[in-house]
Amino acid sequence: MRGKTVLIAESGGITRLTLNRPDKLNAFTMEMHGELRAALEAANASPDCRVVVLTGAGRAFSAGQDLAEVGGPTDPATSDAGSRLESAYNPLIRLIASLEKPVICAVNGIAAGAGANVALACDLVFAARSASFLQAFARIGLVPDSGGTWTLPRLVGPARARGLAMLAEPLSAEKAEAWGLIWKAVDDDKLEAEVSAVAGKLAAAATYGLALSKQAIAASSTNTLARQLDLERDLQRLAAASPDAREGIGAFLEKRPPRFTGRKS
Ligand code: LHQ
Repeated sequence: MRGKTVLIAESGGITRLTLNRPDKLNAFTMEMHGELRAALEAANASPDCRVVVLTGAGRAFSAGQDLAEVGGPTDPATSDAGSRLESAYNPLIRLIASLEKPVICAVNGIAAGAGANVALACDLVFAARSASFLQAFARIGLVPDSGGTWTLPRLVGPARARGLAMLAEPLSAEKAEAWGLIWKAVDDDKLEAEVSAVAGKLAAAATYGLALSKQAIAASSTNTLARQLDLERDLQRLAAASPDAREGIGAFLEKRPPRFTGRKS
C-alpha cells in the first residue's frame, strides 16, 4: 500500500512506516501528520500487526516541522505554533506512547527538531552510525517540543538536556547510545538488517505483555514506588490471564519454544 507522504508496508506481523519527503528531509507537513496518524491507528487496531517500525526515506529521518508550511514571521500560523502542536504533534506523541504494540524507530539519518523528539518517543531507537540528533529549536528561537522537554531530562538527565536544548548541536548516534538516549547505534549498512531482526523477534513475542510493560514503565515517571507496586500487581494480573502467558509458562514447563499469538484474550 502506498500513501503519499508515508509509505506503508505490512509483512509477517511487522508494519513498516517510512516518512517519505526525502527532498525536504522528511519534514513534517499536516498531510504527513494525517497519514502517519491514520497508519499508526490502523496498526494499533489490527491484530495482524505485532510491531511497528518507523523510519525515513533518503538521507534523513526527519528535519521536524516543515518550516515552509508554517510560513514566515508574518504568517499567523507561525504565531500560533501552539495550535499546530495541539492538533498534530501532541496527538502523535500520545499515540506512539500509548500504542499497544512496540514501536521501533530506525533513525537512518539526521533527526532534527520535532523529528528528533518523534524518534525519541518510540520504544526502541536504533540509529545509523552516521545519523545524529539535533534539538534544532534554539537555532530558530523555539522551545523543544513533541515531548522533548519531558523525554530528554528523563533519558540523559537535566544537565545534558539543557545542553542539547540550548546549544542545539548535533549529537552523534554513538554518543546518543553512550548517553542512554537511544537503544543502539548500528553501522549504516547493518541498520536495516538489525532492525528487521529485532522487529521479527517482537512480531513473535507476547504482544499484550509488551503493551502492559510499556504502560508500566511510562507510569513510573510520576508514580511512587508504592503506587508502582500496586500497578505492577494489577497489570501482572491482566498479563497472567492472557493466552500468551499461559502458553509461555506451559512451553517453559514442556521445554519447548512458545508460540505466542499476541492476543489479549
Ligand atoms: C526543510 C527543513 C524543514 C522545510 C530541511 N522545513 N524544509 C512545531 C510546531 C510549529 C512550529 C514550528 O515547529 C515545530 C516543531 C519543529 O520541528 S521546529 C524545528 C524545525 N526544524 C529545524 O529547524 C531544522 C531545519 N533544518 C536544518 O537545520 C537542516 O536542514 C538540517 C541540519 C536538518 C540538515 O542540513 P543539510 O544536511 O545541510 O540539509 P539542507 O539544509 O540543505 O536541507 C535539504 C533540503 O531540505 C533543503 O531544501 P532545498 O529545496 O533547498 O534543497 C531544505 O530547505 C529542506 N529542509 N529541513 N524543517
